[in-house]
Amino acid sequence: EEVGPQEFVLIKMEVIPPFPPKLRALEGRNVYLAAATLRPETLYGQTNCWVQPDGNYVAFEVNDIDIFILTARSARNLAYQMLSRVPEKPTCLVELCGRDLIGLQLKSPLAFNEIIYVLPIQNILTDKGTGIVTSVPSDSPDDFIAFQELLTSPGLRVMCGVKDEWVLPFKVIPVINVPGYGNETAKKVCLDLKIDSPNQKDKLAEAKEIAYLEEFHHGTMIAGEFKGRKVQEVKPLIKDMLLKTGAAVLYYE
Ligand code: A2H
Repeated sequence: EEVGPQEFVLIKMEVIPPFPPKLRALEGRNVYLAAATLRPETLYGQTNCWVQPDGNYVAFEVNDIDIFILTARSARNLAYQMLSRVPEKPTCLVELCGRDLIGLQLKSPLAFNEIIYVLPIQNILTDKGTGIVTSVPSDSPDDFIAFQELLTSPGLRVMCGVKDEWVLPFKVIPVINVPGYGNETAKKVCLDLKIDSPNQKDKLAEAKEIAYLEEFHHGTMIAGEFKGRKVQEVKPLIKDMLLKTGAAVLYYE
């Protein structure tokens, strides 16, 4: 299926101080969770960030100031893509586990929510992208189902160590309209396919495909500076804007 390297947009989700004990050594630096996305045009609707609670992460030096938190594998790839303090050598200051990141406050590019929280989900793979995923429940079926499950299950929140205030104040934010699907395509596709749990992997893969194609070919922006324009047309413009303002970098694997 793969015909060449996959290009991701890595967005810099800034960790808001004060840092918890595990991140104390990073004080004074600009620390970001680096999330890999294929859908930069959806970023207005971010409600949270996902990490794999049992996954291993590193605090990697991009340069003298900036630190990216991501998997060791993706840190190594970045170092070979000329994005490391020491060329071709990933220098890492702290080793972390997903659980250390849960509950961190982030300020993320383009997000209408000024602050979003890091939440755990088992479905995040540590061998793809950076192991950090930004969550846009309006447009991603995976994000919608996972977010909905945390929102509606107090027991699950307790079990995962997730505080109510990290989830309950957040609502799905419409970003893209698709004729026949409305303003929350992910929700509509999940309803159509009768998906109500993150464990329905095959159906979620199908939902992801449908939502992606529908939005790319028939979607119109209903939020942000490109409101009223076609998704297909603004996708490269939003990507360029993120790269030019330094809010994102490109990442290949
Ligand atoms: B996408 P593909 Cl709104 N584990 O970003 C699980 N999922 C991961 C991941 C990992 N380690 N790394 C990246 N991803 C997600 C936005 C989005 C995404 C929307 C809609 C669809 C969508 C917000 N989440 O993805 O297997 C990231 O989520 C479906 C196309 O290469 C990334 O883009 O397709 C996408 O999966 C890349 O996975």
